[in-house]
Amino acid sequence: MSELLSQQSGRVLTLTLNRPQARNALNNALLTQIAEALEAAQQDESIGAVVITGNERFFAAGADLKEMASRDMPATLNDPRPQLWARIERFPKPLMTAVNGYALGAGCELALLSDIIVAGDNARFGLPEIMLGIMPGAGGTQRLIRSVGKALAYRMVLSGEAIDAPQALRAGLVAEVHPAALTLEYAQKLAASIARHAPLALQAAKNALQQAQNTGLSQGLLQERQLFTLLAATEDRQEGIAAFLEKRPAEFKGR
Ligand code: CO8
Repeated sequence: MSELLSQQSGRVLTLTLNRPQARNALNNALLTQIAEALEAAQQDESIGAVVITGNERFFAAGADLKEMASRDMPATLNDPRPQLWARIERFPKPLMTAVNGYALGAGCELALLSDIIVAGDNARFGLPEIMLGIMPGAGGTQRLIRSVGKALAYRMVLSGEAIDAPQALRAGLVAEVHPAALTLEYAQKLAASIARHAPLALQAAKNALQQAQNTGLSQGLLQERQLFTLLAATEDRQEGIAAFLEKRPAEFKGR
């Protein structure tokens, strides 16, 4: 069976990590499949949002340590993983993660890279790399500190200790917490309601939010203004406003 299951319902594509024997560890093959699935979803107009999930007990236990064990410094320098992460990061549509159980190391980094994390009450987020004599290498230090702030980010990265779902909610790492059996359902419902909006407006809004994470305030404000202005040229903008004024649901076309 494939290590990445794919299922579309309405405008929502759900990708399920399926390497239970390795606790969904993200080896290069699985990361490649995720990148390819997202690139296909980007081209597919019938898909408005994507949810990546694991199973009820674990989301992903990190990079594949069996694969990493044999890599020395030259091999790490030529590692294809940074390119794979960059391909995942370039996905322009809303990308959510539904996290139950462990999201450790690269599993936590995949959740951090997603736009919205919906967590189960059994979720645990951690960057345990320090315990292995290494450090996070797929955006963990940079994204975690922007998400949860200095105190908790330093604590998590330097101690390697994981936090639980209530703590992740308090810290603003996750958007919602639900009973584990319902996590995916709630994530899919949220994804479906997001995917109903105008596709170009969603992409522009995501792009502007990414600028806020990646650049300073003045550059971000400039980008926001440019994206806002570009949307004025879309048919969906006319439709959205006309529908409101005519008291009817909007019919967006992605143009
Ligand atoms: N990689 C490979 N195999 C794994 C991993 C992993 N990360 N985690 C678990 N497995 C395997 C185990 O080796 C075991 O295999 P086997 O049956 O062949 O012995 C099987 O999964 C089951 O493991 P456990 O018996 O330990 O399962 P439990 O359910 O008891 O525990 C845990 C689950 C808590 C998730 C535990 O397995 C664990 O702590 N795993 C390691 C977590 C970890 O340290 N993750 C960080 C990895 S490092 C990383 O992600 C760095 C990213 C840097 C990226 C840089 C890119 C450029």
